[in-house]
Amino acid sequence: MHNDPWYILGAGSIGCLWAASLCHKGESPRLILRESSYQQFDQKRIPLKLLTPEQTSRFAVDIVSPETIHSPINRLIVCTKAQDSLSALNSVKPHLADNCQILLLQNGMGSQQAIRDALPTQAIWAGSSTDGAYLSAPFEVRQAGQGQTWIGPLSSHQQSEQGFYDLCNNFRLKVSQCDPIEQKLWEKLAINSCINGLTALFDCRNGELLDNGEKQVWLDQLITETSEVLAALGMPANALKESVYGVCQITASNLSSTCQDARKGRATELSFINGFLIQQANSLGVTVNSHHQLMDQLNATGVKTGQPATASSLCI
Ligand code: KPL
Repeated sequence: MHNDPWYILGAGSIGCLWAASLCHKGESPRLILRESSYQQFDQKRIPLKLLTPEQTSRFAVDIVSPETIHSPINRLIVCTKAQDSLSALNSVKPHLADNCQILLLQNGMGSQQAIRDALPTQAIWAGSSTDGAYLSAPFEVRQAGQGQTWIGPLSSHQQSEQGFYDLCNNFRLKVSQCDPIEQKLWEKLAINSCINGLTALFDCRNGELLDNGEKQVWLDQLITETSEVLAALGMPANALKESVYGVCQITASNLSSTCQDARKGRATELSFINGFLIQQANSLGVTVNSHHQLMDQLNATGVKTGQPATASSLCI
């Protein structure tokens, strides 16, 4: 099992960051590309570049497509966008070993639970990460600073499995285990639900939300409502304002992932962030008018917020 190769689904910034980090650890991960992307490469071992403020590292990584996988997948990391993760996973489903360990690294919530429900016999883990990375070219990933990733099983029966413990040591990414993982997923979702959609609406950088004006009034309303949802779930809610303001300050010059998607006309992950929050608020009887208004205004301006997550995918 320990010698089985890691497979990584999705070659965006997070997929490339994890592939490079596994190479750095001495592993030989395989990047799974969509058939159409895979066909564009003559060489099936591609150069992968990782740039950090300190150094540039180069690795060679094997690429595969769902059609060209010939051995069972025992360890898989899913790095696609939330809205693509279930269909991406379905494309490799015939290759998953019976006891395949799957780590999901999507933003927001809802997609992980949908996958857990669709693959009840697999060991599904989820992760929540503050690593910031972007692709400056295909297979050329830039990592701004050292973030923190929390990983943990999504279902209790998985604890006896090998899990992803070997990622918690001697790994260039800072990975820690957290069980249950749901609270970490909620903590990040809560912050993203206040920042991401708003930066897309105002087409601004994270730090510009603290403008002592219209944007900050919106931000404070979103924080208040999100705190009420957290409190109704029995989670710590008092420090949310401090956390959100802190992220806006530390990432002041960043364009949020949602603002970047909106600028490029791509589908955003908002239905798994604010959409999920709104669904949960509805079932808890908490009013979240500002979140509704935000989603309505984003839809009206043509930002692709996605379909609301379905009720069946929302139960944790
Ligand atoms: O996670 C982020 C994102 O952009 O998705 C934040 C924390 C808002 C940083 O930009």
